[in-house]
Amino acid sequence: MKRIKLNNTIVLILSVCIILNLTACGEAKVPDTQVSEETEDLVVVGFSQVGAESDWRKANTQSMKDTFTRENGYELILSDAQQKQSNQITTIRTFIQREVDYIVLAPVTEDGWDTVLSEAKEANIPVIVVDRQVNVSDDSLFDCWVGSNFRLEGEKVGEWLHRYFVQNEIDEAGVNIVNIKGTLGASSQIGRSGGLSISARKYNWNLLAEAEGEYTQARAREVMTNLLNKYDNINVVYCENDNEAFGVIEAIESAGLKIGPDIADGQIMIVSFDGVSEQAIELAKEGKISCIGECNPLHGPRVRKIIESLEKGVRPEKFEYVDESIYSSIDSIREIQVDEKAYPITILK
Ligand code: GZL
Repeated sequence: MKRIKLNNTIVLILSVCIILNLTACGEAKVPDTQVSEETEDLVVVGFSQVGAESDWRKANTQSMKDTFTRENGYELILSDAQQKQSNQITTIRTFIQREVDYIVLAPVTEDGWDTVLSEAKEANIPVIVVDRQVNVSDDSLFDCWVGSNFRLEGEKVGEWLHRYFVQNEIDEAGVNIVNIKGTLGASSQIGRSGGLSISARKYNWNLLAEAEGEYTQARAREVMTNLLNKYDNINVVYCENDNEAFGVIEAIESAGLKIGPDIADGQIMIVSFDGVSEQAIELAKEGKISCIGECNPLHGPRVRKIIESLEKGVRPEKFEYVDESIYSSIDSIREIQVDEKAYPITILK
């Protein structure tokens, strides 16, 4: 189904159907946007989305829906994979059969895409990868990628922790950290866990334990409860997204323990990633989440810009990284450095 052309005949048939439907059942609502009289030439975008596991994901989906509208000249076909790669592969094959103009893929994990992306290439359908990355044998299997530098996100939060420990004269060698990982094999998990490992090695922290929180509140609450049953010396919980942090907070408070940055006084410090929901920002303002590494979900306009370039025959940069901040209500740390580059902290009041 290449470009959708709606000419007068189709408009007439559609209008008759709508009237019949209205007459038949009485309560059907005539769609707000009447099909325009003149011919429409819509760019058909098939979007394979990971799922709806987190606030970040929902904001990302909304950004795509808000961008790829008929008013903007697009027909968006959105598919939610329920966090299963097999569903994404099936969806991409459906997009190929329907001959969409572009395939946008938000891959749940990095590996396992060569075959289906080869089929898209065979069908001459451009593929834009968004958010997490794909690990393919041949970079020509996708046209562009736009997303976050997840390793940098992890290193920035790591440097923030180091700065905090130094400022508060905390012996870093004695700091026990547990990592609640995101979906294993996702670029965001690989990058954030990698950033933590780099900081832990550099500053001699003790990575006491790790568990997979799957980026969800429910799973994070479960694994954090198990960790609290096993360890009585956890100082910091490194959550790989805010929804995990919500579950970790529930687990710690259910155990009757205290959450906050004063680890010398026995509080358990929480750091996290995304900074998308008001709930997360409020918890950061309250000091329950000490630091949030921003992860920007608003990729709709960025993907549209790539498509508009490709429509004009202009090849955009293969990889486009999004600039991101760090949020904290602890105003004694105003900036951190990673690889000699300074990153200001957004202080939450
Ligand atoms: C990051 C994205 C991650 C978010 C989580 O770009 O892939 O997946 O950090 C989401 O909230 O589930």
